[in-house]
Amino acid sequence: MKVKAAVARSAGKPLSIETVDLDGPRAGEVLVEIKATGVCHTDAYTLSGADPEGLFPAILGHEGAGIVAEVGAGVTSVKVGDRVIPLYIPECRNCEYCLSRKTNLCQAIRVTQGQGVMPDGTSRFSIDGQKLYHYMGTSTFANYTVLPEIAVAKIREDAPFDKVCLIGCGVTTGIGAVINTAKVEPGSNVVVFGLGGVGLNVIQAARLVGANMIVGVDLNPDKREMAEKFGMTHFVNPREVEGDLVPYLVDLTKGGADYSFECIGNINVMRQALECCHKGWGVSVIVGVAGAGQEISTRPFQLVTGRVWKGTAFGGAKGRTDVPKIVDWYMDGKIDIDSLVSRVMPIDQINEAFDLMHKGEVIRTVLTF
Ligand code: NAD
Ligand code: DAO
Ligand code: ZN
Repeated sequence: MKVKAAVARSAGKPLSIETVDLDGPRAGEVLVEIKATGVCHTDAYTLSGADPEGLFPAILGHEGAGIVAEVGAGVTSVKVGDRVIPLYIPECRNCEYCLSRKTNLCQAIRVTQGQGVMPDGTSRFSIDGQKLYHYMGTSTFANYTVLPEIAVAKIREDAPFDKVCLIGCGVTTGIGAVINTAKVEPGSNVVVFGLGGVGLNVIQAARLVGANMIVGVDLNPDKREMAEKFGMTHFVNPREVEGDLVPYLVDLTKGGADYSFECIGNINVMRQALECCHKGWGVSVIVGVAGAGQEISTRPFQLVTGRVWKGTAFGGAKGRTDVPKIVDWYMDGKIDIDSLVSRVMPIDQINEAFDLMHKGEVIRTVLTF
């Protein structure tokens, strides 16, 4: 079939809206009509050429929502008409990783996903006979995409696409970092570095679990108002702190954070996030994705004296199991997603959406088809 897509022809170039060919779903696959997709920094990172694993030409996008339009042979967990959220971390429920119950990093299709192809080693997208690569196993910058059955979460029928698409990445990552990875307890003092789409979700989950202090740290003072709306109790702009930020935060939290979250992708901030944690028990979670080849450092004594350094991918969420629950939380009014959607625009304006993100003027732009 012919589909409309934003094609990343090569690194560093704007995306071009084109009509591309999409083959139908094969065994174990589903065709999904994408109704809405968020634009996230990871798409921009790959498009920039800085991602060493980036493949071109490709169809990017990983924060989408849509409707199942066709199913391949043997598909049993979803049917035509079901609303779904594509998953860049699948959940096969059968691999060593899924069965371990210790991780959400299902490895069932990891190799081919990284190679930009479907599990059978081929691409469903092409243009004038030339192969286009899939991206993160999702390729949501197209009005139709093909996904493995294990990489779609079935969600309720009344969920609005232009909001719940953000559950495909930023929302689940922030909320899951608090609930699944850190397991923040009521009464905890929490410090969140970076108040973008991910950090705001860390904040709202910290509020949800009954945290005491929720300290937000951001260089951009314009982020304060929204973060307070999500539950931040104290704002710190590092530029306004006299002296070192770490002792300032330790003092503010009366001994250090019980939990800290780095939601920027800056290795120097990752160190600050660890070192502002409470001696003896503070846990710091790395959520931000640093540039290729970068390394973190601290004095080992920070860990010897009880601080714990962890990381999280997609908030530790098992997509097919946890994503429908987060959709329910949104529909029940437990979490706010509406405020995260700064702009909604048609896919044709995708390059404008990237510009807005780079300027830091939006939390998320949602594109519709
Ligand atoms: P964002 O750009 O919207 O937010 C980042 C915020 O950090 C901005 O408000 C910015 O002003 C602030 N900031 C930048 N440098 C700072 C500094 N030195 N000190 C304090 N604040 C600073 O980004 P986002 O969409 O919220 O994503 C945050 C990070 O999370 C990115 O690195 C993204 O790639 C990553 N991410 C990780 C996962 C995962 O599964 N681990 C999933 C999604 C996103
Ligand atoms: O299993 O080896 C693996 C990799 C799984 C993907 C992890 C992605 C984490 C960060 C994604 C950035 C935001 C979209
Ligand atoms: Zn698995």
